[in-house]
Amino acid sequence: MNDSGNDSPWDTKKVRTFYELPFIELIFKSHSIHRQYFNANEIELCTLLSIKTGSCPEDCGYCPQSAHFKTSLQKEKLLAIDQVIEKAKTAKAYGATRFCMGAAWKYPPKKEWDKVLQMIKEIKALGLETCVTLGQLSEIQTKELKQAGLDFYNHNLDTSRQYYKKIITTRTFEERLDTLELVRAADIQICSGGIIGMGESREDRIELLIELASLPTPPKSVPINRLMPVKGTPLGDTPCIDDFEFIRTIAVARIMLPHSFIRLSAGRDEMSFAMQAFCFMAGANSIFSGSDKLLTTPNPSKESDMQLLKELGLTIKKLKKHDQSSYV
Ligand code: SAM
Ligand code: DTB
Ligand code: SF4
Repeated sequence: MNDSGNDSPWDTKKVRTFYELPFIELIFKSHSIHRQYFNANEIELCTLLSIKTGSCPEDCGYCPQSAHFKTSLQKEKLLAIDQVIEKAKTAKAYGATRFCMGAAWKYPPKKEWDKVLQMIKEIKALGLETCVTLGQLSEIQTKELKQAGLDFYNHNLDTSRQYYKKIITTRTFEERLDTLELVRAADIQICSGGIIGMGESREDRIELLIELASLPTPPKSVPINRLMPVKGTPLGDTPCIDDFEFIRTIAVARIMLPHSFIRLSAGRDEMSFAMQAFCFMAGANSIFSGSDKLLTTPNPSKESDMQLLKELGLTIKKLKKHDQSSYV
């Protein structure tokens, strides 16, 4: 049993000591671990598409897609399969290895289910990895997603158990964990991370990382989003988190999740090349790229990302032929 009262190898005190290291020492440590498990000059490219936008019944305080808040969002029903496949083909031609689709649902509605499964099948057939984020799932749904060829399911814990209640009232942290467990049991790889800069404390960031690292199987993919404050949402006026604290969080995530791809996700559009380079140095090795939009907010253009990779001498990670669904 550790100081936090559970069986995780991580406890708050231990993780806090990483955060409190002198900055250069922390980066040296996380970068050294990064090099043990990954090619430090290689970056994974995932292309993201919002397949159903807005009118979401949940009240996540950061999200422009919640029906609870008045934002300038352009709502859209579930896209047509052909439209999605065209985007996936473009992503593949660009060099992305994974195609990720997001839908603003509490859980996937019955009437759209077959269409979503068909999208996954067709994208998988293109030779891309597939990832979807559709909200809460049932056991049968996870099995059907697996059968359709789904590689990853994105379902973020987003913040600490404590802080979660202050950000979202329409679902619980436990329900998030339940869906992650169903995903794991169906042998779909987990993509789960969080948002940094929602006004949470360092303690909350530590607790989030402990939750992620203590899952029965740590997520293979860990998106770290920097809050994009959107006007009209409760977090619309939140000041930007300090750059060094954000980089420290990436570094600590890399130390605690040595085998995971850490994705520098939302927030890159507001970051300089130097800031992104620091995040890669600290251990981030994946980005959303290939579209100048994330789901609804801006993302750097393809041209800008190619320039970034060129300036840093980074190469794009390719899929291994023998195993397109996992990296061991
Ligand atoms: N509705 C599904 C769900 O919440 O699981 C999937 C889509 S949801 C938009 C996916 C993730 O986007 C959230 O868990 C959150 O981490 C991230 N996100 C949403 N709005 C954001 C914002 N304004 N800034 C940063 N990340 C955000
Ligand atoms: C994740 O962790 N970040 C992506 C993806 N998973 C689905 C979404 C970021 C959304 C940022 C706000 C927006 O564009 O609406
Ligand atoms: Fe809905 Fe997901 Fe946005 Fe929450 S984060 S309001 S569940 S789309």
